Amino acid sequence: MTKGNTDVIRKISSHLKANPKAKVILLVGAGISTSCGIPDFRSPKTGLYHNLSKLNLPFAEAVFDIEFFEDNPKPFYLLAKELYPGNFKPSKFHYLMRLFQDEGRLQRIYTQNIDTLEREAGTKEEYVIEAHGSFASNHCIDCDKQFPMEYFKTKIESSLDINSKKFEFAKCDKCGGLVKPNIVFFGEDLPVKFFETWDNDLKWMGSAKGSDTLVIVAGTSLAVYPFASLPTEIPKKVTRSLVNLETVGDFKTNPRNSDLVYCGDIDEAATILATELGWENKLDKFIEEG
Ligand code: CNA
Repeated sequence: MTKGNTDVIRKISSHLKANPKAKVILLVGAGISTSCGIPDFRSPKTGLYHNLSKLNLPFAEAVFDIEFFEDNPKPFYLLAKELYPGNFKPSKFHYLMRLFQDEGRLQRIYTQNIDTLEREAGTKEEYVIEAHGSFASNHCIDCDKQFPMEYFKTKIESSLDINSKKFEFAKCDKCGGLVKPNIVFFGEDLPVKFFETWDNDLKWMGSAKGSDTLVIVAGTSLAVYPFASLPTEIPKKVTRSLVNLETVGDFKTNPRNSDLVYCGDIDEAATILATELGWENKLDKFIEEG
């Protein structure tokens, strides 16, 4: 486990204690779920892209490429089977985000993850923006007809092996097109709700006192756009923090004097922050009951 600079987490905690009205906006990615057993994309040796060689893809991102999926949905099915919600439990960091909600300190969570662990940890829908969608519903890639979660789920849970000749991919009952979960592939638009909510939160940050907000960017390489540009749009009066194994994105290319950067393990940071805020017993209880 990589230990970061504890002073940075203390500064985050001090900000929240000194400003009891302050609320947190979290911008998160795959690194908050690696301790749950879900590999991220880009970590060397353990990331999904490193492990995709068995799927014989022309390039790693092809598994989430809409044009590739149209020709060959099998690699996505294999991956979806592995990542499907229900197979994993939330991490300490997911429960810390839930605690921000319970303690009235959460403005929003913007997640790039498709594992739905924010909801699993008990964070209410109104607080969570799944920027890259989720497995919660499906649509036909040809006529856009919407289908419930079960439509794709039953295929994934089918006793038939995906390699079997009898296996049938989920198809639209109207036009016969392929049905896929509403997770955003490369080449697809992000949900309208993502843009609308971010615009509103930006307005809120712009109108509130700088000290009434804190942004925590966590567990993301900030490599996928447009999500990666969000930290650049945060008003200068608002403190940005990064909790990640490495310094990434705008924190690296355009650092601000006020940035708080913790380079270390996400759950370690969650433990320190919960302790500093006096929430450690509540966090432990969630983990025990989870
Ligand atoms: P990424 O590009 O794989 O980056 C992950 C980042 O997290 C890296 O910078 C790592 O250093 C960091 N990291 C990994 N483990 C830890 C840890 N324990 N503590 C602190 N930092 C850690 O993933 P991004 O989310 O930035 O990329 C966006 C993609 C990934 C989105 O489109 C997602 O849909 C996609 N994805 C999601 C999941 C999921 O739902 N859990 C899993 C894999 C990929």
